[in-house]
Amino acid sequence: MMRRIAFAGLAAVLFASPGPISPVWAQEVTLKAVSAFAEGTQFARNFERFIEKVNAGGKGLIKINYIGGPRAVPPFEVGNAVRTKVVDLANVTGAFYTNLMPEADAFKLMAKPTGKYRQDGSWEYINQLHNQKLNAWFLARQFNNVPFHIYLTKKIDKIDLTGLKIRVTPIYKDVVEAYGGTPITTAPGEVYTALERGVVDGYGWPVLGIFDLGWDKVTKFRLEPAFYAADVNILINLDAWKGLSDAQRKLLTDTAIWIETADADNLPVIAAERDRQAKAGIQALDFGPDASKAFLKRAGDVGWASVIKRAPEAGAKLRKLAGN
Ligand code: 173
Repeated sequence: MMRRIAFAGLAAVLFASPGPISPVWAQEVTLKAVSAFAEGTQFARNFERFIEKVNAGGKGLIKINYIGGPRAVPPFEVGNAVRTKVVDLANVTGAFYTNLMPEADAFKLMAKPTGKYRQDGSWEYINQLHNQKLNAWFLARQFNNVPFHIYLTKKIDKIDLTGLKIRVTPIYKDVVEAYGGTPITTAPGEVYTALERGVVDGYGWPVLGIFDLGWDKVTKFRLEPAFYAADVNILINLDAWKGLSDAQRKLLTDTAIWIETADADNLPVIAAERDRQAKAGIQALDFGPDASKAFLKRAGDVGWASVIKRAPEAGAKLRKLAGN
């Protein structure tokens, strides 16, 4: 009897182990991951590349178990899911966790190439904020070249959103209000229906990605200029991070930096996307360089004012790091 139990126990260990018995097999850790953006779409794709690369290079070390997009965890709850370790790893924009970290609204106003923000103290401070407010470690900011636009179903003849209802997240709320529009907050998954039913007359979204969920079919105009810069971040729960070995952390950090630098590839992609929008019948509404300049100045002013109002100290520090 004793021997059978002992044998069963040994067999369980042997068959449950992912590979041959070696000093490393026992250390393989599984990390549960979610994305705030739908699987396979523009702002999930680089995260998915990150996962593939970690899994390919991490045999016996780390396995990321990708449980999926917003059907798994609603976008505005992803930050809290990381904080409470409902998930270990997440792909999410700061705009979706401003409830926990009002300062996160500043990331749209900070865009520096990887080589710079990792060296000038920006990454350290942003990481510190995530440690404190989100119980998370800041692995990567995946984009800094991808700006936003306001898209419309109705034509306007100057930059004025009076009388228009615009779908927003914290990214666009202050700008929409500054130009007289009525902001309506929704997750990305609700944008199509809101447009189709006329609940909104337009929406904020980056220059990339409107084809993913079919919004081109219900979009007529793209307001110029592009403004701010999208931040989509890879976060890992801080307890999960602390539980990793140096080799596991190195693999995640190296892969994070690799995916950050991949953002340089987006410049030609952005140019192609504007053409694709034009071919889909989406007309750019450009009111000239003076109007654009005034818009960008105002977008920056209202953006920073709003961050600094909600988080005076951190907001001021982030603005200094941003250098704008
Ligand atoms: O949902 C959004 O419009 C949003 O805030 C966002 C942020 C970064 C990338 C894509 C969308």
